[in-house]
Amino acid sequence: MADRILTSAEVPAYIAARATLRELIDPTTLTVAEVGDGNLNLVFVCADAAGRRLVLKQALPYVRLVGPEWPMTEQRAVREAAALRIHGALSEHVCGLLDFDPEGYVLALEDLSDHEVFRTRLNAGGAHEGVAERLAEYLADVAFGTSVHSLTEAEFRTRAAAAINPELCEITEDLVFTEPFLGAERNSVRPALDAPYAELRADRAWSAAAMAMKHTFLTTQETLLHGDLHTGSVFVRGDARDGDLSVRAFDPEFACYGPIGFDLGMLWANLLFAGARAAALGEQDRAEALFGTLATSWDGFTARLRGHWPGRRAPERYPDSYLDGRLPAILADAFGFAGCEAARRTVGLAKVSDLETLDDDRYAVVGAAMLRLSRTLLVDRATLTPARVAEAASALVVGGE
Ligand code: SR1
Ligand code: MG
Repeated sequence: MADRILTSAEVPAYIAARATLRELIDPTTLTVAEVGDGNLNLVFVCADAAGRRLVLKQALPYVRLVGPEWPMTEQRAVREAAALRIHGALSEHVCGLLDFDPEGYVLALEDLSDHEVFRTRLNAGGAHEGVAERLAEYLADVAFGTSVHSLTEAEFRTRAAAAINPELCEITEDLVFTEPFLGAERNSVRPALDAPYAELRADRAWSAAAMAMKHTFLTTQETLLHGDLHTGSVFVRGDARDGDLSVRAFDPEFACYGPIGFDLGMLWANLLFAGARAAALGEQDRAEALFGTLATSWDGFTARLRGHWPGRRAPERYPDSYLDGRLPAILADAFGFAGCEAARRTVGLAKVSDLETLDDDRYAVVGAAMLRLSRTLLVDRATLTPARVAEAASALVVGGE
């Protein structure tokens, strides 16, 4: 366990005692604000009198969302630091890691206070153009760069073993793959969704498909995943239409080796929530555009991966036809994972503000739509296309105002 759980008042002394941090910011003129609003950690934004800034993030020994009665390993900070380093070396769309204290489980991160959380922007109706596509580039760069197609087999296995993250993966296995489908005390279902949820719970094809996705998540080691790439794990600044968009993924504490389609699927489900919200608010064009990001990000992902492909190791063992054959399977996985995320963010423990902040009537429309979309994504995953998902999403929510 860390020697101490930091408070805002203790942060200056903590920084003063750590040489790397003293170089980056003046502890004697520091202002500190604790801004953590996620489910797990403490987050301190620090600024000195000269305007230098950084963020400290400390893993608590428990799940903040629930409290000390749900203990959680602080080793997740070690996995997060490693993922930030590895992903940051492969992509510009990753929050910078400035320092890591493995005894205190404290990460020092680039300050992105001039950015905003993508979900917050989406909920406020702000610009989304280009964000999903940049994230798809990030995922393709990581999918290639941490895979056996760019690492030796020995390095690949060593990296996969080093990234093992059983405690956090268990949260994902329980919350994303098991509880929404098989039932759990931690679920909460508003009365407005009782009927559509009961219909799904009786549908064995839906829950069997989710269990198949859980099995894929547990048994596939292809790439170093972010592990929790929802729209609340992405900072954005600026607007692609003005040429000044900045996109940075953060918070990869759920990182582990897993199936390539997982991060794409998590992201897509959250974009579908944002689109469904827009539709319910009567913003049909915006909804269609958000639904359309599944296609544009998939195209961007495949183009980027194909761009890396000529540089693969051992091309004689992996001909071009190998990638052609893998992509449809990655796409089907991504839809399946999106189906799990769509359900769990509607009825599971950890929900999304896109849905939760709607008024009751709109909540009922969007919640039911996301549950039905979950079924389509899971059960039909092998035959879907991004365009068909967009059509299905539109049919479920457009006109739902
Ligand atoms: C107890 S943690 C709940 C959720 O928050 C994280 O961001 C992950 O999405 C996790 O499933
Ligand atoms: Mg998080």
